[in-house]
This record gives sequence, structure tokens and C-alpha cells, in this order.
Amino acid sequence: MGIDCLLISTNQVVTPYPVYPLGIAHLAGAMEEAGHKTVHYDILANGGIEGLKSVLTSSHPMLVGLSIRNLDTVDSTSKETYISEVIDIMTLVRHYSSAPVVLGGPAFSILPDELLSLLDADYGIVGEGELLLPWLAGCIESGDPPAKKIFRSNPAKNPWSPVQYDRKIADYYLAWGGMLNVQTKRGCPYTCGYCSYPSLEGRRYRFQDPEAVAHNVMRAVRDFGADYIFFTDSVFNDPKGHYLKVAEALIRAGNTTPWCAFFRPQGFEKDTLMLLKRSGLSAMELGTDAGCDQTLAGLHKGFAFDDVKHANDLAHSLAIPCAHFIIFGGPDEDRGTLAEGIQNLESLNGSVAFAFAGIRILPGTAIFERAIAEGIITRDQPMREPVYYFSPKIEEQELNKQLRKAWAGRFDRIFPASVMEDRIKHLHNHGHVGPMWDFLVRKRRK
Ligand code: B12
Ligand code: SF4
Repeated sequence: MGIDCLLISTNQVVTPYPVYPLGIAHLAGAMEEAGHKTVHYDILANGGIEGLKSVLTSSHPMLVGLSIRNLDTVDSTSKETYISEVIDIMTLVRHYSSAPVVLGGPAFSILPDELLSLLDADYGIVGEGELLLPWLAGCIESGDPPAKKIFRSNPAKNPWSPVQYDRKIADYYLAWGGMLNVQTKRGCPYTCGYCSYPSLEGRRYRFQDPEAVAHNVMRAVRDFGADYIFFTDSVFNDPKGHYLKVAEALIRAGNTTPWCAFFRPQGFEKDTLMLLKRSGLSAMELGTDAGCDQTLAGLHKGFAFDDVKHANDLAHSLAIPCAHFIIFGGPDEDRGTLAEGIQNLESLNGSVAFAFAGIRILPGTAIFERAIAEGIITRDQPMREPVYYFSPKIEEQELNKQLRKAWAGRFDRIFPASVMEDRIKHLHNHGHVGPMWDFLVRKRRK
């Protein structure tokens, strides 16, 4: 029973480094639980388009899934778009297979109607696929394919399935930085103005059992050889403290592998950070997002710069490197806030700061509505080609000039963020593991 399904991860982006296609690892587990047989083909790891051609001619899947991760760089200083690569893959699939094609993945979920029509696919699943993909496979197996094309997952009902990493694919990604990724929860209840994560994952937390998280980490290390773990949660430190239970479970499991995650710079105490460090915390990526209280409020961040400073100083006192990601040029940015932001960031000792200019406008966010209200975009405008929101109170050129000038020659204040790409590649090439920005801080400390 069950059908053969080919799941293709179409992502070919290798900056800041190649990332294991975790979504398909979850889906492969869900499909197996439902009795379907899945082959995972990864364009980067399994031999590119040529390799896909031979998989399509030698196998006869009854359903083909395309996972679409990235639309573009979301960086106004290096605007590269990625969907044309998916069009090439789709053309190949249609040429060599008559199986229905279903689209999914974060990029698809952000622009489902636009991408379904552009790629002329049969189906699309918006959001998580653990429940809906096996259901669709079941419909196809029973000869009753649905007439409707787009299905939306209900986060509250989506189950956690066993994660199935693929050994050959894992080997490829591990060669670039030694990292595998694990998720401990889904959803984000915050309402930061530019952010698509809550609409992708839902606005309520759904937690993975801490023991299961620790098990996944230990398996990634023991069975696949991961030297570093990246927790892909939208925000690792939730106010309910699930992340502390994860840390305790990692300690109980005897984890010694370093890990990193995205943190919200709020609500940290020394004991908390010490516990995280004992569980393997090696570096923190902080969603600081703005440089002063006025622009933090403009992005609806819900914390103040003092909170950022507090989190940074605590981490610094425990020798945990921090990276702050800052979007300059968002709502309420002007010359004054830019200068204040640059100055405030100087006070964040032992940290790296990456600056971005302007906000990539994505549907489902507050900035999307604001951009419509301000006449920057129209509601029915195709959003595949990136459009950036810039505060009307400061010119884009002026902003870029000031940032370049302020951070010229700095190793730890980085603008544009893309200048790090070659350095990361070089360090990974030389066998260093992890996200690599932390290397800058550690090197300086020695
Ligand atoms: C963690 C993360 C990172 C980390 C990854 C670290 C690591 N080692 O894994 C880092 C910081 C490195 C990173 C980098 C980038 N990222 Co990022 N990242 C994320 C984040 C927060 C989570 C991704 C993840 O792993 N999710 C967990 C897995 C399990 O979920 P999933 O992949 O979505 O899969 C589920 C569903 O999508 C669906 N599904 C997936 N595939 C398929 C296929 C089919 C057929 C079906 C039916 C369903 C389906 O089912 C899966 C299981 O439920 C997302 C935002 C988010 N909250 O989703 C952004 C996100 C994916 N990133 C994004 C971008 C743009 C990037 C960068 C290009 C940014 C840059 N210029 O550097 C790079 C690209 C990196 C690369 N090589 O591809 C965008 C992509 C969309 C867009 N706007 O273009 C997102 C959505 C954030 C955003 N800005 O909106 N990222
Ligand atoms: S920026 Fe972070 S905290 Fe804010 S909504 Fe997005 S994921 Fe949640």
C-alpha cells in the first residue's frame, strides 16, 4: 500500500552557507508513517539538474513534490532572485514525468497563488505539509485526486513527525560547516512589523517534546556526524520557558555538541544563560532588528534598546558571542535615529552586527499593509520581484553612504552583509564548523 513519491529540494542558494533541507526531512518521516515511499532528491547534494534527469527517467513516482525555500536574498544591496531556477526544474519534471506536481515550502507559502500559476503546478500546500502531503498522496492512490488546487495547513492540527535525514544529502551539507538543523518548536506570537514567520508557522507556539529534541540532536551527531547544531525555531527563547526544558534535556542526554539559535533579546538572566551554555550554546543570533527605541517601536518589536544591551552584556560576561541583525531604513528611521542607532551599537561589546538597508516587503506582514497605504505597492501587485520599504524620512543612498562610512574597516560591524559570504566559505573550506561570524569575536578574544 502507499505510493512512490519524489520530493525535490530545489534550493541552490549557498550563502551564507548551504543549509540542509529540514522541511523534507520532516515530510519524509510523515510520508513513511502514512505508508508512502519517498525518495528525496536535493539539487545541490545529489548531482544537479543532470542527476534529476536520470532519477526522473529511471523511477516512476506517482507524485512529485517541489520544496521552494527562498524567493530572493531579502537584501536590497545584493538583489538576487531564485525562482527562475525552480522554473527550470519544473520544466524538466514535466518533460520526464506525467505525475501530478505539488508545491510547498516557505517561499511557496508566502506567494502561493503567484507561484502556483507561474509554475503551472497541479497542487500547492501552504504551510506545514506533515498532514496534507500524505493526505494528497492517499487521494492519488485511491484514484480520487482533488479538484481544488491550493490547500492550507492548520498549524494547530499539524503533528510532529519523526525527522528523517538522508545520509548522502547530510554528507554534502556537513562538508560546509559541519552543521545539521533541528527544530524545537513552531510558531511565533509576536507581531514585528516586517516578519513573515508568524504567518508561515502560526501565531501560537507548538512545542516539540524536549526529550525528542535531545534525541534528534544526539542522532544528528552520532548517526550523521554533525559537529554543530542550528536550532531553526523562529525564536528559541519563549516566555513559557520550553527552551530551558530543551536545554535540561540536552544536558541529561550528555550533549557536548555546540549549538546556535535565533534569540529575542529580552528576559535574560545570568542563570538562564549559564544553563544554556552548559547544554552546548556556543553563539547567539539576536533579532535586535533596530538600533534605537524609536525604530524598535516603528517595527513593533516590543522591547527597548536597554533590553538588547542587557542581553548582550550578560552573554559577553559569559564569553558567548552575539550577532545582532539590524534593519536600517525601516519605519520612522531618519538621520537622527540612524546616528543614534550606529552609536548604540557601539556599546554592544564582544558582538558582531550585520546591517541591512530597507525591508523586503512580504505579504502577510504589517509593512505590506503600510506600503499599500503609502502607495509604494498595490494590493494586487505581483511580489516575486522584490520591493523594499524605505522610510520616507531618509534617502536610500544617504543611508547606505552613512553606514558604509561608519563601519569602514571594521571586522565586527558588517555592511553590506554579503561581504561575509566569501569569508564564511573560506573558513568552512578550511574545516571550521558553525555559522562563522562567531569566529570573528573568538579570534579577537584570544
Ligand atoms: C532558520 C532559517 C535560516 C537559517 C538556516 C540555518 C540552518 N542551518 O538551517 C539561516 C540564518 C542560515 C538562513 C539563511 C537564509 N534564509 Co532563512 N530562514 C530560516 C527560518 C527561520 C526557518 C527555516 C526552517 O528550517 N524551518 C523548519 C522546516 C521544518 O520548515 P520548512 O522548511 O518551512 O518546511 C515545512 C513547510 O514549509 C512544508 N514544506 C517544505 N517543503 C515542502 C515541499 C512540499 C512538496 C510540501 C507539500 C510542503 C513543504 O512542510 C515542511 C514541514 O512542515 C525561515 C523562516 C520560517 N520561520 O520558516 C527563514 C526563511 C526560509 N529564510 C529566508 C531567506 C530569504 C534566507 C536567505 C536567502 C537570507 C540571506 N540572504 O542570507 C538565506 C538562504 C540560506 C540558504 N542557503 O538557503 C526566507 C525565505 C523566503 C524569502 N523571503 O525569500 C524565510 C522564509 C524568512 C523570511 N525572510 O521570510 N535562514
Ligand atoms: S522578528 Fe522574531 S519575534 Fe518578531 S515576529 Fe518575527 S520571529 Fe517573531
